[in-house]
Amino acid sequence: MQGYDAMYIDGAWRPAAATTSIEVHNPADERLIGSVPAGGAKDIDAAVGAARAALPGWAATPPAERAAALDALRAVLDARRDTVAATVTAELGAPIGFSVPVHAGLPVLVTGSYARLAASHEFLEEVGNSHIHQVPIGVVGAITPWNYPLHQIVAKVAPALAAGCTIVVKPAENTPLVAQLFADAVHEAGLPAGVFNLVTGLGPEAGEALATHEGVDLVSFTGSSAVGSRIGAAAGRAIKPVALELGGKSANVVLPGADLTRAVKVGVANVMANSGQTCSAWTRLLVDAARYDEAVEIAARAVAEYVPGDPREETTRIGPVVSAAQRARVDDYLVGALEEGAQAVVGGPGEPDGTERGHWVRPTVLAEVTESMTVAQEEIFGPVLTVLRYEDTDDAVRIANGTVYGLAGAVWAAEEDEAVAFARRLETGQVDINGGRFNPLAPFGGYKRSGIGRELGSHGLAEYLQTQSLQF
Ligand code: TXE
Repeated sequence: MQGYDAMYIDGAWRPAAATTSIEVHNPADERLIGSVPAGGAKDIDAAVGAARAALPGWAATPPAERAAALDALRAVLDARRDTVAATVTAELGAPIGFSVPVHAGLPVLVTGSYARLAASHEFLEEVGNSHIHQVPIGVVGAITPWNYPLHQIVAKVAPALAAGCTIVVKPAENTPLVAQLFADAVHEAGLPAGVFNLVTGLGPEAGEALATHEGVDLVSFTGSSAVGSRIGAAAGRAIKPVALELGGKSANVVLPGADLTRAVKVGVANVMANSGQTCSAWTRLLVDAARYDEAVEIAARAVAEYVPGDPREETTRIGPVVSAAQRARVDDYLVGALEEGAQAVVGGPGEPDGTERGHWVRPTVLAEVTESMTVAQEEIFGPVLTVLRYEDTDDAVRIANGTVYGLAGAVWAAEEDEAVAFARRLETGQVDINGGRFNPLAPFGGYKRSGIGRELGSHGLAEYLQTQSLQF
């Protein structure tokens, strides 16, 4: 059994005010693997108090020293990759071959990038007769989801600390164990007490208390659009800035002349990763009518290779989804898609063979999907690829932009210039050109209902800063 029966507040593990706890189960076999306290308003109050008390000291710490502290944190996270990966595999169900490089590796990369940015960022700018100081926004309340449980925490904590803010994190109730490991890493890295605080708990209790706490200056939330909208409304009432990273329904557009096989195979890998529980996943494959059937065939063959298996095995390419609720949600979308006229060429509703326990869904390709179908509009958050056809380039742009979301996307073309010209017409926060490569310094965030604000790089840092200008 893993998990502290305590909250990390003011530099130490302290008894929770809350007396109830949250059980953590392994989604692959439903085994009980840990337990953490289900915090409430009192715990949040204590954590926000500690963050407030630590703020003046941390904000006044020279950026070079903040950078050194972040680099120490990076080193601890680097040394603990194996423990982090095993924990994420146990509580989320991600295959270990994905957990090691991504769930454990990405946070090391991002923490390192903010250590460098803290050191190099110009916190004072001279413009004409003005000195413009960039100052920390204050105490941050961060509410994070379970899909990339450590990355989502680090993508808020690292820029906040680089900026000179202090922070209280309320991690997702499904994946609190890796959040507790992170608190240990912060402790070992020697960050001053109160700069980082962790309160585990449920959304409507601990999450709501943090999102509406008077002592919080900025709420940064990643999760569902429904909760994001609620948090945004509360921030609006309190006239507080808010950063929201919400859902997506990203398009993977294969232009005529592009390498179809490569585009479809990379697209399938993108959607199957993490069992499809990725907000930026390219869940809509858009192919010109002439090559539609061929694309469906390639996708079907590629998805058939994702055989669900034990996430602890190195050879496993796809694990379960995170919870029974998530499994039911994905299944409902699949049933609905067939009713609306889509065809499951691989997978479909129901459980994969040989899975008695655990939250398993069948990796699925849905063909004959049209833009108005529910599965072409709403985020499924499971290993489900929809394939849509377009008539010409304008039609492809229209379909790609035809959802309420605008988080990510991909474009494939024979010539890079053609892909870039197409990408510039997309209403979406980031686009991968002919495959792309992850860049931890590139801003990540959405247009439209995918959210407000950006994470990563200097744009991510800016979310945690406000300005004061002095005129001479
Ligand atoms: O998210 P929730 P859920 C999407 C995805 C998924 C769906 C539901 O489509 O199927 O959301 O997932 C906290 N006040 N994404 O139900 O509830 C909660 O405790 C304050 C996309 O798990 O939004 C957790 O810490 N906080 C997404 C966090 O919000 C509240 C990642 C996210 O949980 C709260 C996850 C409240 N009233 C899901 N209610 C992405 N953008 O990557 C809940 N929370």
